[in-house]
Amino acid sequence: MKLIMAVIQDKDSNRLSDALVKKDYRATKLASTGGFLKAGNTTFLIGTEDEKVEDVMSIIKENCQSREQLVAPISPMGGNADSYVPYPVEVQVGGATVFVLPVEQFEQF
Ligand code: 2BA
Repeated sequence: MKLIMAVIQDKDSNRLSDALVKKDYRATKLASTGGFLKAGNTTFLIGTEDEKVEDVMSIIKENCQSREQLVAPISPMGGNADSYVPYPVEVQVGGATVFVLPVEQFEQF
């Protein structure tokens, strides 16, 4: 068994959970925050059998799209102004950042 952890954008989360439910996959949605943008994103925990990992990956790929996002400048507040960028910068935020972990034990009581 594997645990798939997928960090995706909030905008895609309903579409992804609907697609997972439709194919009978169980998932848990966690509200998370990106360390870089400090903006909300969604983390899915999906526990599934090893042979179904590829199918789950393709569902994630189909339902999560990559987008450009603007990063607002943060003023240096007395700190080092050398690295300060006074205008918003565009970053490409991925459709999904996915980790696949082995599950040692799975129980439901
Ligand atoms: P954030 O940390 O808010 O990052 C949003 C986007 O900003 C990233 O998109 C990347 O394009 C850019 N970015 C992140 N750190 C950067 C840096 N130090 N310098 C320049 N640009 C940077 P993605 O790579 O698609 O990541 C989307 C979200 O997935 C991340 O949101 C974070 O919540 C999660 N994530 C990505 N890589 C991760 C990792 N190795 N471990 C845990 N979470 C990760």
